[in-house]
Amino acid sequence: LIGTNQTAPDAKPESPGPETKRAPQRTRVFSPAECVKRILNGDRSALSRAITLIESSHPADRELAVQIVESCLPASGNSIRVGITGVPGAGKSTLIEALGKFLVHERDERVAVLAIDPTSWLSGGSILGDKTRMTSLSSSDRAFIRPSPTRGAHGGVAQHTREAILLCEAAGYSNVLIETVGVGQSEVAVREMVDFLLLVTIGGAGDELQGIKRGVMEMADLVAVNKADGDNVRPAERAREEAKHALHFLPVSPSGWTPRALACSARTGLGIAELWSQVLEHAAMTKANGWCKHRRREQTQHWLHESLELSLMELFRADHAAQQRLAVLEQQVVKGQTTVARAIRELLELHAAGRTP
Ligand SMILES: Nc1nc2c(ncn2[C@@H]2O[C@H](COP(=O)(O)OP(=O)(O)OP(=O)(O)O)[C@@H](O)[C@H]2O)c(=O)[nH]1
Ligand SMILES: [Mg+2]
Repeated sequence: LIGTNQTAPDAKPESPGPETKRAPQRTRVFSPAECVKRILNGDRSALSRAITLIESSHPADRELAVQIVESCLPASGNSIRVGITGVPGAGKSTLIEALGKFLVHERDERVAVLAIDPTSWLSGGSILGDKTRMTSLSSSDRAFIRPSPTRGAHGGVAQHTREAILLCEAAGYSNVLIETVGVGQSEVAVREMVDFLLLVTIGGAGDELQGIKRGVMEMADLVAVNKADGDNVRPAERAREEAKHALHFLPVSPSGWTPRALACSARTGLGIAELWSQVLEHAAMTKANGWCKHRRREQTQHWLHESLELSLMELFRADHAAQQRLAVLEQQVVKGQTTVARAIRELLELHAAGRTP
């Protein structure tokens, strides 16, 4: 039963809805079927709890999570999935809050905010959790905000986010925004699970300084030069011109979409409506030309393969005999006493033999 072993550390980011006030979350206990029913009814505390199960490393929790995600699958897929990346401090969280408020208040829509934090499981940090609670957005009952998994979540953090997206969609969130810090592989991870990638930059700092690599520019559907306010309006405009110029020289995207650049301010709201209209234009175009469907299929296929690799590694790591032998073979390989190929063959044979009844 869900709730028995939860300490509900996830309860904070969501605003306390009327239900949460009636009964404290951690005392409520319900079955996976009940949880699914609640999620489909848009119950944020059930959604939050299901995501906690997804992130859990406990096999019993994982099993419940599998059942819940499976049952929610038919109701998923109906959202615009947007990834937001950029260097630390570019204003991603602030921009997400501004966008979220725009969606909730101006467009009367529902928005879920998730995060992939490649560093959280190393540092114990949490990009959405610690720095900003998105206080203003989280007070809306049409918004669901989930910080990145905290320390202790098992490997494959991106896999949790994929499952969380499906659950948010089943809960009726028609827009899913995913924040990731633009370091290393995280943009690639987020690109593999969204329809639209927004790169947030700032003016006045060269691309080199911002660590923007050509590869990231190539992945972006839109470059938003943020903080275009106060003294920064001109530098932001210049940076927008530069980004536009750089985008112009990139190869044409197979989606048919031409990436664009705009200046915006998460603080004043400048460019927020325009930014979203670009997302909508992209969504309409890629729906009409079949790209969105094609891309999502590719992404799901990729997800399957990635998960398979992770699962195989987990099995291998849990194999005591193979691990012990690995330690020995490692030394032999290092000393040049055996080859990597021979060591691998032996390890795989040992692992396979251990799994044969
Ligand atoms: N002037 C101005 N400041 C902004 C704007 N957007 C964000 N900021 C400020 O920039 C700082 C960083 O903003 P965050 O939203 O936390 O940036 P982030 O990209 O999410 O940062 P990380 O999560 O650490 O990667 C904060 O002090 C914000 O108040 C903006 O449009 N204008
Ligand atoms: Mg942030």
